[in-house]
Amino acid sequence: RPDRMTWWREARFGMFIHWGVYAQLAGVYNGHEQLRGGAEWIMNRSKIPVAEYQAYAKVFNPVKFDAGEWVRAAKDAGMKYIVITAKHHDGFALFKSAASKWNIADATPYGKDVLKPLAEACKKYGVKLGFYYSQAQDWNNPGGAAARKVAAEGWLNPDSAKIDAYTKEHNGHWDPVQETATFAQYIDEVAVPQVKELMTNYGDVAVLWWDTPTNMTDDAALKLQALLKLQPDIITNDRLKRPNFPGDTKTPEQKIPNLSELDGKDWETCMTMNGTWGYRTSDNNWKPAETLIRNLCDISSKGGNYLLNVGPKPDGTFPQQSTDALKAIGSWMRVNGEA
Ligand code: JFZ
Repeated sequence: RPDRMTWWREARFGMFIHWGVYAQLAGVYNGHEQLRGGAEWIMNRSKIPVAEYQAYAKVFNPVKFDAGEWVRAAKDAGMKYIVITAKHHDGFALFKSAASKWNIADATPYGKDVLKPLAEACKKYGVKLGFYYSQAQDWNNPGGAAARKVAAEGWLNPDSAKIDAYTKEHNGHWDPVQETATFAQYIDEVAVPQVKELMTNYGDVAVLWWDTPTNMTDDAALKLQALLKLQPDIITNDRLKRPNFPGDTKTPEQKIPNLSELDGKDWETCMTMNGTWGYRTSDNNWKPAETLIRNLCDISSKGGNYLLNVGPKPDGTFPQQSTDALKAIGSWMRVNGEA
């Protein structure tokens, strides 16, 4: 039986996908542009009340979503795996879940699980599928953690000083509903059952990509880690809980390490094509394809993997600039890459 890391070490190139209800807002809340941070953070940045944010799901209807198209776009670019936000910090699940109604099948007019067709397309085209799961931060399911980010900008919320004072008193939360359960209850009633669903209902899962371990306890980390036994060959990153849950891979973010920083541990640089993970209408700061190709060369020459992000639009299609960049990388790969 080959080493569980073999495919990953040879892969070199993967697609990160950040998609959820935040794509519907696309960086704008009530006519105000979000000032800092990725557009996937808009609920926290703009301190959007839970009920108000959940109303955006009622118009989230990605009728142009085509799993085969996404997977072919990745494969044609030379990518060997996909890691998609099964659930990001806004707690919105891209899959049908019995643990929370705050999911694409139950909370949107679209009404369907998108991970199912994605898993099928990945299998069909021979691309590995991994799930990003925000295990600690969850701004919609009660009890989930909320990293302290101040409203700061002021102009966005006329009473931002009041909101900041509130979040300081309430562990980063800004809506009383968020604190109607404990973190331990959230872990037992939402995170654990959802990760179990992900480990059970989608066939082979290649990667579990944890993120931002805000408020994580050893108890919670152990419960989540235990579920990985359901997928014996799964590869995990180092963000479940630091420092005693190191996982298999390091995740330098938006940066390519120097040779002197490498310590022999497997690593993967994740990077955006523009300046945001989630789709944002106003972000036109696209890196030229040449830069993306150079990054891939730089990373693979140092033994790492490049996890390059796409933030799909609310209609389910990729931004044109991402599609164009993927095509340009694919052309280069067919001439210079390894088959
Ligand atoms: C996290 C998320 O908050 C963000 O929305 C996105 O999903 C990204 C891939 O991961 O952001 C981080 C996490 C870790 C670091 C920086 C941003 N870090 O370790 O420097």
